[in-house]
Amino acid sequence: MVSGEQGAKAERMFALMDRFLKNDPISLQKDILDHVEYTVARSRFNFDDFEAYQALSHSVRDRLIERWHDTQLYFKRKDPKRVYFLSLEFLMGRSLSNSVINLGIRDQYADALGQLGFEYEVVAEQEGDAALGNGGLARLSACQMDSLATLDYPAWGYGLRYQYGLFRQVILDGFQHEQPDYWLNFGNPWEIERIHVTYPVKFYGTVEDETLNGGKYKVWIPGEMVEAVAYDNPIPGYGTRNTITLRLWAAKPSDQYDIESYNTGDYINAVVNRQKAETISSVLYPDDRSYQGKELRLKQQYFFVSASVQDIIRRFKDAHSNFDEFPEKVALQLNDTHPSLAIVEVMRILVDEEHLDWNRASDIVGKIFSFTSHTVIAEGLEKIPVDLLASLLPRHLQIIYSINFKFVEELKKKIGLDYNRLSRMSIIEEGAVKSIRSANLSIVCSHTVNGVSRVHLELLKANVFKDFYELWPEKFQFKTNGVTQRRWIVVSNPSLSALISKWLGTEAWIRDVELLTGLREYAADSFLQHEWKMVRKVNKMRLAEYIEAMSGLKVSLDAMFDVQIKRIHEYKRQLLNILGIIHRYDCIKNMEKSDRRKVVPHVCIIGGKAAPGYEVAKKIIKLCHAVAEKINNDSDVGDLLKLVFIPDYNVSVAELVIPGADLSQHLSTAGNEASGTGSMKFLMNGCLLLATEDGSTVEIIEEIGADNMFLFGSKVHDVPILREKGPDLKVNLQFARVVRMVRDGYFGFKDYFKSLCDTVEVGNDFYLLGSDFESYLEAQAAADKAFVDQEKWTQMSILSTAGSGRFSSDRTIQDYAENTWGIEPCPCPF
Ligand code: B1N
Repeated sequence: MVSGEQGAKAERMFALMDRFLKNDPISLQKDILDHVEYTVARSRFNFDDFEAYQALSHSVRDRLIERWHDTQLYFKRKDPKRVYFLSLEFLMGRSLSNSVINLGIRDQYADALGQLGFEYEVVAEQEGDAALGNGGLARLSACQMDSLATLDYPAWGYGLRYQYGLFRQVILDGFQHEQPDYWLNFGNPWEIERIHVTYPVKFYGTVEDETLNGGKYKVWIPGEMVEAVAYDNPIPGYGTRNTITLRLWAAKPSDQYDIESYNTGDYINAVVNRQKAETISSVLYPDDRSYQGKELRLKQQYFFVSASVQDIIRRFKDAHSNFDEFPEKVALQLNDTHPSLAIVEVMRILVDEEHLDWNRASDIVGKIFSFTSHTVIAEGLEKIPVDLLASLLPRHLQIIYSINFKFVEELKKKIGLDYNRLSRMSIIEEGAVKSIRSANLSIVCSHTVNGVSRVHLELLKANVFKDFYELWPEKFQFKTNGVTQRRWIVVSNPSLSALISKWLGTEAWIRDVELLTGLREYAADSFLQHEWKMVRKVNKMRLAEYIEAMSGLKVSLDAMFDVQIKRIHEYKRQLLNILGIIHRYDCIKNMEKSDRRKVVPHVCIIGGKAAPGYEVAKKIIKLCHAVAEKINNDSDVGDLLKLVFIPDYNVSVAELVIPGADLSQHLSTAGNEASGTGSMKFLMNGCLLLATEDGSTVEIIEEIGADNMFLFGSKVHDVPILREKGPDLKVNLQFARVVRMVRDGYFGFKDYFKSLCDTVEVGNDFYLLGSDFESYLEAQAAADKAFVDQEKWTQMSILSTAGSGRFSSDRTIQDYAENTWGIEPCPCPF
């Protein structure tokens, strides 16, 4: 109820507000200059591109905040069921261009800047990437946030505000070196610090019994307390006022606790110790396939999960008093098992703090959680050593034991005393190191388990989650990953975007991407083909300029730009690509000079980071440089073949490289890539794919048609058989020859590359490079042949974009919303 005095105050404030910031050129210019002067504290007569970026982004931020406030207020009023997306990683990249496009004011800003003597593109380039994640999983989270906002879903993202993002890759003499990414150095206009939104997060200590009003409860007396502070990142939707929140938590020392330590007299040490709290959110772990059982990682996981769960329960309790309504208002999505302790934290709060009885709490938990797996191999599944958990989160360990006890008792009733199966399905793994199996915990306590592509789900059902699938077949579903066309076409490829809109006669595809299929009918139209080629050429030019600026290498625009960019992993087989390049080089060298005219020139581009401790991956990077050194300086070869390694691959590099690629390679050994999302971005940009039938590629084939792609290699079901056969395999002579060249030191560093060569020797070739080599070369040859016929190639390129609609994260998110979370759009009115 608003009192008379409050009402009058509100009236006065309302009158003072110039309601809604204006977007005409003069208002925008004034706004930018005001921020130059008052926010950046530079003279409005003298500021550089970076300062212009700072001022511009603050001006955009103001507009975001308006919409964000309105959306949050509206959600609060409507109180719809919300989804909370928990992820340890978000790879947001840059925010400026994405924001102005989603707000629909890019051109206005470009004009305003132009009037002030600045070029929009140059200013936008000043922004650094927010790289709070490793690769596909983290970028997927970012794309999904964009779709959640655009589709008006009442959603929150929750994660960790690392001070150091994914390391920067620096190449010295062809070797990868890691440098810290202290990304907050120059401030971050895209976040809003909420100093009053904080929660205490407890660690260590003991659990005691307490009797209260005749009930017996557990009380956790912590040994350490850390404060979680919220940083809100507004995420604007496209073509809607809705702007949702990505809330990232930073760790700060807690004031509630330490009083004792200050009384010991050692003030300096007490302060220094206190400051250590901040290490929890200091650095992102740079591995994306192996768990390590490290205490800091576990602390990070619990820290962000505990703060998020407390926040979610607080929001619920603001409007409701009966926890039976919780599942009607809350859906919690676990992005892989990294946030799986959220399950235990909800149980702990409901039982220990809200004093619900166990069965009621467990019933609620079973209705709110859903879990998406991104893993294919058993070795990739997270395990938490019991000893570690016992010391760090003693109460949580007890709760897990109780969950497991009840689960195993139920299970025995269903499957009898099959001890092998019982022990495989148990949440606790007995072994040399007794551990908690995070995946088992997540499956047992979630109502739905999703895979990230159809093949991935098949693999989960057949292998790592087989026992669970047999028990609860209805729990298992898949939602094929998707990427957002806003960032991956509109932001990164504005000229293609304009061309698409022109031919479709509408911009509606930016929200409704299935409309891209409308391009199919013009795929053979020579006018479209001509314009399409021009756009692609300009993008290639941009990429060529970047390559030259970075490496000094001049590349020919007539060559096929043949790209493989992604994390470096043995299973992703960058080595297969490099060996293929060596083969190509060898062929050119051994050819009659007159035959060289027939060779399709290639600019091979490879980029990606290797996890700092992953030796084989680092050797692959070095090999790429060693081969490039040889080829690029060989006058016999000239423009027929160039190899470039693009250092420090990240989201903004991808935005530049993808639109300029003719061909992109996705070479994972079948059965190893859960989905793969890079291919979808290339597809949207009209790049042709050379790929194995793995992960989401299988579904891409259905949309694009195998004729419009270059497929090769063993299929998912062949791989185990081939591995079994192993040493009996007939050695492919061409393969043996190129490996031998590396082994013999043709590219130098003979001793260093020896162990790398060993990984692909017969009998040791786990990722089957040898057995797939022949078919790989055939696919390469097919791509070359197609490239010669530019008309045909352009048609295939148009058809690739036209068929990419199914791979939008809009489709994925809508499917999750309807079939997993049970939420509905809640569009904020103007
Ligand atoms: O998730 C992507 C998929 O498209 C990729 O195929 C898959 O490899 C990737 C531990 C991971 N799986 N697991 C991770 C990331 C970070 C980490 O600390 C594991 N990333 C994937 C999106 O579904």
